[in-house]
Amino acid sequence: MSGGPTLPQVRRIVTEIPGPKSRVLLERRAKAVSAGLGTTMPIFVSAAGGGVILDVDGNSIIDMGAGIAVVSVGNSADHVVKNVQEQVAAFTHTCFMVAPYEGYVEVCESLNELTPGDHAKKSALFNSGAEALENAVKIARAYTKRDAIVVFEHGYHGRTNLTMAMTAKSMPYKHSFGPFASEVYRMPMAYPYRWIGSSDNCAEEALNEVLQKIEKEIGAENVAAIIIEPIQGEGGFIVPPKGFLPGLAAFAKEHGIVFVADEVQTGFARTGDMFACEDEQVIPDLITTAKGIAGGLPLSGVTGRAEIMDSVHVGGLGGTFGGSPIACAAAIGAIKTIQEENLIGKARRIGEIMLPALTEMKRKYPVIGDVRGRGAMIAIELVLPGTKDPNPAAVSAITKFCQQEGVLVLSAGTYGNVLRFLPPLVMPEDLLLEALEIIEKALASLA
Ligand code: PLZ
Repeated sequence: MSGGPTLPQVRRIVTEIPGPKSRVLLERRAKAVSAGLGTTMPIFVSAAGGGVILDVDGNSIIDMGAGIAVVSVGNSADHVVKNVQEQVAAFTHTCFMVAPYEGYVEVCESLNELTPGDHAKKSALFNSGAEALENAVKIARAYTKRDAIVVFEHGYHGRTNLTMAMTAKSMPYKHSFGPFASEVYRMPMAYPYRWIGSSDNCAEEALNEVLQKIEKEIGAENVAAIIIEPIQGEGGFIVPPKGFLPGLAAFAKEHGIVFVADEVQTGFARTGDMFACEDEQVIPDLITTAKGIAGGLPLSGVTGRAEIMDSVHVGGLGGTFGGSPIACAAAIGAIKTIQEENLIGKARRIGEIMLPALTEMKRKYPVIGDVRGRGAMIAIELVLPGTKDPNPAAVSAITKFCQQEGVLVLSAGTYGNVLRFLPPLVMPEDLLLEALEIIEKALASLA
């Protein structure tokens, strides 16, 4: 079965979900695969492309998750497929540290060019988002010769030991997996919907609190890096109010702290800018990327000021597979697709469609406490009507309803009460509208 952009762009449910073939595979899975891995949607995939996922039973499902913000260019996008096929046929692996190849250099050149700021930049490539974050910490520590790392409540940075320490939420990411790495300090997050006091003062009050805590509890002179997602992803698409990120960046600059934007989820056109920190003209010292960079192949990067990136001793960075030639070929194809198909514009358009539609639903359905996000990174936070008490049960009910109707949606949030939408940026508009209709039906079904 071949997928890609030519796969029929329709929602079509031909069996119950999961269908009989998926059920057989689910049984095999249960016997063979560790129970430690969860499943959002109980289907098995046979092909995907554009805005749909086809399952082994012939159901065609609207994909509002893009593999957690990865296939922004769509599954099996033409340039990605062509570049990967050519690369696989030429050579599959030499290890960049052993015998280098052009694709790696070309991806670094693109990252240096596309990331915010016109200062001299350099990059290094890895396999996963977590690995990029680990390396950003290594680089910031080597450069500053300091230990402390500042992260934020509701933040998510990965599942390795150091990044578990940096990730806020215990269950399921950290529970029973400690002890965790030291010298990681978590600061309050500017979360307007849940700010104690007026959300109008959230940016200023949160910033004051964070800066005071850094000064008093860590000492600014001991901090190697402040690391933050410009819009928090797994934490529930928390958009910091204007001024918070620039304030942190200015404080970092003043105290010789490396300011790191974790753009693993927000990067590569997702929020309607190439990188989310462009929204407030914040120029990070380092930026971590992954997910949307390579059209579905595993690749991540750290990009930043040349003097910081070069402060590590020769041989201090690397890994067997980091910047695999196949993943680099895919990234070159994905970046070309983002530019040729104006996916920044498409992400903005997705936001322009979704935000008003969901805001209108908020008016009708008091279970929606907040609608937020930017571009194609949009979420609703669900509460018990009339309160701000988290309502994770409503998220489960809506997710199940949508699945039965052939729409894949993802949850998020520290309290598990956020429904998030991360469609491929190539999602056809009629499918997006159809997904919104199903979401509204699901909300109506709760009443
Ligand atoms: N930083 C901002 O969003 C990954 C995690 C899914 P990896 N988010 C999806 C899950 O449950 O494991 C993420 C992120 C931000 C870092 C990461 C980590 O990226 O490629 O999953 O390691």
